[in-house]
Amino acid sequence: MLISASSLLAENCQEPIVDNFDVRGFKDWKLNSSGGTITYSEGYKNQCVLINRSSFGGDDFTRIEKDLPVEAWAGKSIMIEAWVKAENIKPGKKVVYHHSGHIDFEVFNSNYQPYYPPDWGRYINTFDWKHVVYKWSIPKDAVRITVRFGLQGATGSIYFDEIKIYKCDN
Ligand SMILES: [Ca+2]
Repeated sequence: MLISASSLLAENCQEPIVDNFDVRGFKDWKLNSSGGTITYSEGYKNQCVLINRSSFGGDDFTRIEKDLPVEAWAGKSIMIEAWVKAENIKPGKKVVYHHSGHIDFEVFNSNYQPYYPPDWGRYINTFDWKHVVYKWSIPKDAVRITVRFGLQGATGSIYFDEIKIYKCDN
């Protein structure tokens, strides 16, 4: 669910994993791309990550990903806070199939069935920096948990900065 920043303090969450792309850059991320580019740009604060695609075929994607340790995160909630900016993002087919800029996670369960949050962050068209916060439950039987920020099945540019990933007990 998309929640307001003012409710953050009321959440039962631990100190977040923080990435502002100013010091560590992409070092802690997996760059997962079928075409497109992942570079630095002027951020909301100092530098940020810029993901761009000028073409796509089907579900082609360009994104940064981070795997979370399953033992610590399965059955918990994840809260993701970030600043996002978009330029001229044009979805390919259906936005509901991740054809847009996106913030989401991919979880595989013990049967290796993928699970995605139903209200993942979808970004199209052009907008200036905006603050977003999502909170989602992670299934107890997760065997792989990956958070993802990028473009899939779409062209355009998306910027991410000041990413915070919280583990919460509810
Ligand atoms: Ca920054």
